[in-house]
Amino acid sequence: MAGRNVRRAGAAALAALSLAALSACSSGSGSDEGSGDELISVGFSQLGAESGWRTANTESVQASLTEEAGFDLTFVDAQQKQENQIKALRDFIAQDVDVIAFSPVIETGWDEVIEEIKDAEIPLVLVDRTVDTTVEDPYVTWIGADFKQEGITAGEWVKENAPDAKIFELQGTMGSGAQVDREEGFDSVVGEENIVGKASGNFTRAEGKAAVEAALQAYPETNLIFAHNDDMGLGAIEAIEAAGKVPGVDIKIVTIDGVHDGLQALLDGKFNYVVECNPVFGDQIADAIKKVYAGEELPKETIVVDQAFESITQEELDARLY
Ligand code: GZL
Repeated sequence: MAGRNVRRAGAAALAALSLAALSACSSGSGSDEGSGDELISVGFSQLGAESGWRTANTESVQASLTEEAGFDLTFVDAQQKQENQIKALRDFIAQDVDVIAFSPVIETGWDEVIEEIKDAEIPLVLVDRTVDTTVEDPYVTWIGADFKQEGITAGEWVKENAPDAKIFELQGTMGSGAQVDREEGFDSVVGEENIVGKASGNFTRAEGKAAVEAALQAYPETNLIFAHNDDMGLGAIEAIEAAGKVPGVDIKIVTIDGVHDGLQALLDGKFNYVVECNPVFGDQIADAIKKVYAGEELPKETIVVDQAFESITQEELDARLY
């Protein structure tokens, strides 16, 4: 560990000098691209491209971890398959990158590969989703949202505005930190007795639509849908309209994310409440990786700040980053 840490500290000093030199160049005659060995090599395993949230998060990561910002980024999309993420993580170990970052598609099944990352003495930064592992001190830091609070916030709106609702809960990817914690938070507020049924839409619009088509047959008394993300809520709108009912009126819809299409649905009266889960935190990830590489102390977790929307104007919607 000491060998690598010494190498890293030395490289960090060199990187800092190189970046200072680069910025000096850029202030005058245009910046020269840093040569590969002056950049922080980062292996990033993104879980997929399943939703508008994930797309916005990927765009933010790639806009922040650029060569001109001092990074050599290898970015791999796992198409929502854990085995693809494990393969990518092992490839990053083989490449001996300086830092590994990943957003785990589900919470469990990572012990072996996290041990391999620790044995390779490569610092691990957890992004967005959480892990449930027996490995001691598995990662340097985690940056993401408070999923349980998001579920509580959604539940509090329902309790206040639709206390007698017959709720169908549209769950995200089963076993993902976002699904587990949002469900725990929401159910703890509204009470299980008010939830007529649950099914997963795997955080995608198509699977959300299919789950709601089945739910409207199985639970015709449903008059409120809590969707763990906007994309599944947008699929629910399609299913509700296909059933000849009015989304937002006959069947209320409460969602989490706050992506553009979700807030457009709120503006159109088809969603009733949207809890934001901000995906635009690539700059915070970049800052954390630089500190990890330099051997600086970091908090074990950094919570990305959220808000919630009962309404929005077209002007406010058009002004948003995502
Ligand atoms: C939340 C993120 C979730 C989003 C979904 O931080 O992990 O995954 O809510 C996405 O849209 O699929």
